[in-house]
Amino acid sequence: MRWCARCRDPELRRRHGLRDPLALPAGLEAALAGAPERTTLAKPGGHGLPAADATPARLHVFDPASQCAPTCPAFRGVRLYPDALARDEADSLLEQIEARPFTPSQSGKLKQHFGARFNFMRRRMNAERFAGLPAYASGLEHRLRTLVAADRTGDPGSLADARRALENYQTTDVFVLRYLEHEQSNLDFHVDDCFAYGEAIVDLSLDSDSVLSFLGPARPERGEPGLECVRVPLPARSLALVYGPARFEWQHAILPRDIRGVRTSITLRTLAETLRETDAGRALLARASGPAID
Ligand SMILES: O=C(O)CCC(=O)C(=O)O
Repeated sequence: MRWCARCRDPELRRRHGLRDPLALPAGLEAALAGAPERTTLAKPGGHGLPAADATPARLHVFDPASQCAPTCPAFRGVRLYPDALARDEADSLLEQIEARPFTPSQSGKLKQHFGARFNFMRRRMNAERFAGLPAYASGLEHRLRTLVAADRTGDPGSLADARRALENYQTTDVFVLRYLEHEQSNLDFHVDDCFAYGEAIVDLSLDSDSVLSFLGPARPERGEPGLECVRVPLPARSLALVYGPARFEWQHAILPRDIRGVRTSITLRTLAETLRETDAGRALLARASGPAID
């Protein structure tokens, strides 16, 4: 169901026996229609969200000055730190990334991955080939912790939740993703796997601006049709922390319309708590906090 610029052609998909490309819920397409359109999507569905409901989604914009989306108080669980890295720090990080090979990934992206491999369907972890994390991972974790410790912004309850989520955090997984505008690279709506990963997710945007779109939760019990979509701007050199409701109750995506040129991101995650208590989990934590691989 996934797609990029190379496999959008319906005839090519038919020849290779591919399903129709995954599309945004109709209501989100309708809400985004006013913005410059880069991709038109063929067929709604596949997100577990009410695709057939074409009521335009309510669009909200996250504001880092108040660490919330002012028009959507239900959206909680993102802290965004623009200018978290200086330009020379970002350049040096990109150099370290370029020194390693990328491999092709889903939906027109390229990736570098450091961590255990998971079979999400079978709920299995395999850390045999995990040799350790790149040297830059601990510096990024430290920078994020410093920013959160100094943060006095927004709702104190939500800030306390962010700090609590970080108490249980130790980076065990580093995912570098590269998005290319000409490939229409994208990340479809999903919730990060909860069997594999713990609460706090750390996301660094390196070389270009983008937007992290959050979708949900539909609240038909309140008689509100349609969806809420919170657009979190991700400027180059910003760090974002995702936790609480934004982590567990909202789906997130990078839409192809939000990639200009080349975009590289680094996502840091931690092992889920239940896995930490297993022998394999303990070994993984030890390797992740051991010597870096470079
Ligand atoms: O590329 C990004 O900035 C976001 C990555 C992400 O959220 C994910 O892989 O789940």
